[in-house]
Amino acid sequence: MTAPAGVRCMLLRGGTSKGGYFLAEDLPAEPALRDDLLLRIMGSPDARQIDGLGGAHPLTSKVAVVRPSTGPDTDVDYLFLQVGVGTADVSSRQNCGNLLAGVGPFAVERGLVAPGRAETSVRIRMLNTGDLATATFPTPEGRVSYEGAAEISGVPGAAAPVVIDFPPGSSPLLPTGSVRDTLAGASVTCVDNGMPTVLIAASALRLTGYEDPRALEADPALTRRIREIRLAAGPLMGLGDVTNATVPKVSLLAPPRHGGTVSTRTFIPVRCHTSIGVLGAASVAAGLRIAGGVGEDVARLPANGDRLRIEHPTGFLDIESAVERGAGGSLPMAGRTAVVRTARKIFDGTVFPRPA
Ligand code: NQM
Repeated sequence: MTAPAGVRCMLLRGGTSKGGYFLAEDLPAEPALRDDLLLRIMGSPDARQIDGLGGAHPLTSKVAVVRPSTGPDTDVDYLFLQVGVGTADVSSRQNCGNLLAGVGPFAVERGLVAPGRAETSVRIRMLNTGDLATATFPTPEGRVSYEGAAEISGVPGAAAPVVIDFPPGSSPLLPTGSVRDTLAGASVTCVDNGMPTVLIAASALRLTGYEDPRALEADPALTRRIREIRLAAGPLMGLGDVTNATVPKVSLLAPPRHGGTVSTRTFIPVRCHTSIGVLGAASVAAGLRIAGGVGEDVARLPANGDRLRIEHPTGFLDIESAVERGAGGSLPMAGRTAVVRTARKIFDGTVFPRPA
């Protein structure tokens, strides 16, 4: 038997996630062939991913596919793929703002974008949603540097900052057309500021909202309830049947305990996030700013400024988030959103997939 061919791959931590980054030209163009190859590279569908790169958790079973952009105002196109853990699924139905943090550095490392002398800004088109982002990071002497003093909760140590800016959104923040909906008997606010997310007060599920994520995932009555709410939200949010989808996420809200704006526990959507996704946080932040939403009763919005501090199980995520009122009573729209992440190259080389 001939050994399977190796595939060029860079492993990066992007924010609080980790994934394999590939140039599109290094993968099959046909999605079914590409996905089959990625399952074998990541070690799925084995739940331990023992024979591949994946880390046996959705946050470490991620892939970024990057190519020069075919868009008019962007440098690179980024397709995010969530590789199933314990299942043979590869999904492009959601975006990932954490892996997004590694896309700019990867694009410079692979020669898709020329670095600036001190820092580089890369304009990224996110193919999953069509949304845009600009990532700015240090490139002293024209090389990507991962060393720096920025710290983000959920990652030990410090690294170079990657500042990510999302321009004002072009679609309304409330995909159901309502500030509040009742889903499976629960009052919720459904928001999409880059990640479809259902907001619900933890108290409505008889929780404090400060529970350990592992305890929440291990509660069968709660996970059944979250699933009911999610399945009801799917069609109402324009997502159709979400039985096997990774969206919408469900974020439980509670009053902040550490001086922030709100405390969160976020189901993504089966496992409970150990922190919170970037775009998940962007959707929570925008939802808190919408008058009449379920966050109104729990959040402590700052008197001034756009910066909100979203508390999560391993710390907090600061995010600048503005919401613009729709003209003439129409639905609110996202204003600018910005966040600081870090990223780090872990290895660059050739990965050998499990044989087909
Ligand atoms: O919301 C996890 C993560 C994410 C997604 C998830 C993300 C985002 O933390 O932008 O980054 O919600 O599946 O990587």
